[in-house]
Amino acid sequence: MKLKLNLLLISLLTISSCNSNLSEKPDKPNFIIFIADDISWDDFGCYGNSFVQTPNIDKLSSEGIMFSNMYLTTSSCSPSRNSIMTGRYPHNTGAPELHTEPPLDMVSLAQELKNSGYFTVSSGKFHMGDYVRKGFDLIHEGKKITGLGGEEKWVSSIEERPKNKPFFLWYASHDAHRDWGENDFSGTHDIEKLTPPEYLINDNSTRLDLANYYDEIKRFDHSIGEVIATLKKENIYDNTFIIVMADNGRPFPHMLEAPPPESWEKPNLSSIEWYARTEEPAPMKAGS
Ligand SMILES: [Ca+2]
Repeated sequence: MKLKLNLLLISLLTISSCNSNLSEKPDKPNFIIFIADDISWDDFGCYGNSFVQTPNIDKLSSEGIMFSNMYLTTSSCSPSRNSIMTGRYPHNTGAPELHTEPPLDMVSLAQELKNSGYFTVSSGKFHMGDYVRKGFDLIHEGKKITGLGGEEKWVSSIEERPKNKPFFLWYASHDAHRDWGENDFSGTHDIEKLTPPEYLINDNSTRLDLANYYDEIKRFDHSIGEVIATLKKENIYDNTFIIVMADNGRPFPHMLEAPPPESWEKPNLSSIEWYARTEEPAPMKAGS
């Protein structure tokens, strides 16, 4: 994950620095990071889960690049998010524990992009630290404003953006964090057709718990689909990097901060990321 983040940060900063004299031109690539809350990599259709319904993410992955060997620095919410935002391991952000914050002078990806002329937005769950606030032109936070899933301002932020700037959107969903809430997709996963992972008890309460979890993942996927439709409508889809990932794994026994033994050899059990870029040839074969 660290290597991956470094590559991402280096790529973004290189693009920014190479074009520093073009900061007001909108032909610089846009970036959107969709970061889910507590979703494991194998809870998406494109990674082989035949039960969950994630058609928009699956389509993105089929057109872009799917990573099968990337890692988070830690399976814990705010330390993971701060790692992503700074490119540092948790022990080097000053905030290695849950609900701690890096120092106010910590450099963030958002700040670097803002300095390079990007319009920067954080919309949804925040949970990083005040150091990153100055890196965003606009912050939507709190469920009264962003909705139960944190996704209500995602489309309008694109529609109402300054058109003369490229943008960086940190779209952080509350899905699929516990407690499960009623949403437009509640009950759309049939518990009778669900088989829990082998390290969970296969009974009705576990299957119902998983189904509710999948309903929230479906809302996350639906919201991504709405953003993609907006990008296409605004004719900026081809100039936008889209990254889909999660901060840590599913909130079930043996997961999250306590991954099951089989994941020790495959720690990407708690991570997911891919990006789609359609303007230039991808560095890897699409769908790989
Ligand atoms: Ca989390």
